[in-house]
Amino acid sequence: TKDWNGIDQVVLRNPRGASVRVSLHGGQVTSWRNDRGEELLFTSSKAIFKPPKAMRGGIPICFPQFGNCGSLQQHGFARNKIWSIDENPPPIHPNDSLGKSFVDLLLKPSDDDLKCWPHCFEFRLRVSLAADGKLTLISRIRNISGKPFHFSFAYHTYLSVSDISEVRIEGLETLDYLDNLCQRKRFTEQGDAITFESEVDRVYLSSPNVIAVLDHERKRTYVIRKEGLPDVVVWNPWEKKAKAMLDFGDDEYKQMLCVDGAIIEKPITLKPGEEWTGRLELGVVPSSFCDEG
Ligand code: TA6
Repeated sequence: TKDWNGIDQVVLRNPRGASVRVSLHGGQVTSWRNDRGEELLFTSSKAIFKPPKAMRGGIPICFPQFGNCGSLQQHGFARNKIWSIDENPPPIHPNDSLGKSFVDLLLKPSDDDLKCWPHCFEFRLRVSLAADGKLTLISRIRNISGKPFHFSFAYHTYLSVSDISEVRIEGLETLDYLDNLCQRKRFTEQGDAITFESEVDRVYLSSPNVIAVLDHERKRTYVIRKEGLPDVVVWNPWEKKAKAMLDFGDDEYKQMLCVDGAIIEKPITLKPGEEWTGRLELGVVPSSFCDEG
């Protein structure tokens, strides 16, 4: 199908009726629905569909730079480029396709890209939807230039939640984090689940590979499993920042939370011919909340 600008979008479906949409613009997952057709990712009602800017929501790919800690535009250029369908991807681990519907996308730098980031790479992204509705993104980035390069990376994942003040994250307790709201200074998280009462913009470091995001009101838990992605970005703009963003509704901060599998603190260095893989799996399970006393 075509997306907002007549750019191709691939729709994946599974036998139970779950679906995923991926736009060739940015290799961006723009929708992930369960078998009841409920949208699990947040997309702003004010999203601006105007390439090359990434649409506000879904899962923009931040590469080769996360944030603005470097010479490139915020979050790098991968999310602003047109990707192609990769007709003959190199073999991938069999259980990454068994019983799944998937699409393989490819991004290679244009001459323009090489002007702002002079490193030749092949970025292969496999997006797959499993029979049980889990969404998996596998990024394989290979250095095909003659010299090493380094990069940081994030799956900028906008989760849809019912009410941010009823959401908590389990799995990041006691970790160190860099706080974007305090000049990226390092702090240590306290010992219980993270809850939200104001703007949060943090990079949790050396995190476990399974993180749970509990949405109390909808009695559902997002289970995030990751490999090759040691850091987790947690972002909610809250009211003031939300009002300042053109492509974000004033009150929409209440219905979203970014929890991004990432590699930021220690960027990856690839030697010529080397390849890095970053794998993210998103699932949703009903959570019977035992209300804490
Ligand atoms: O998630 C962390 C962050 O860097 C925030 O500081 C905020 O800028 C967010 O990403 C969104 O960035 P974007 O360029 O998509 O508006």
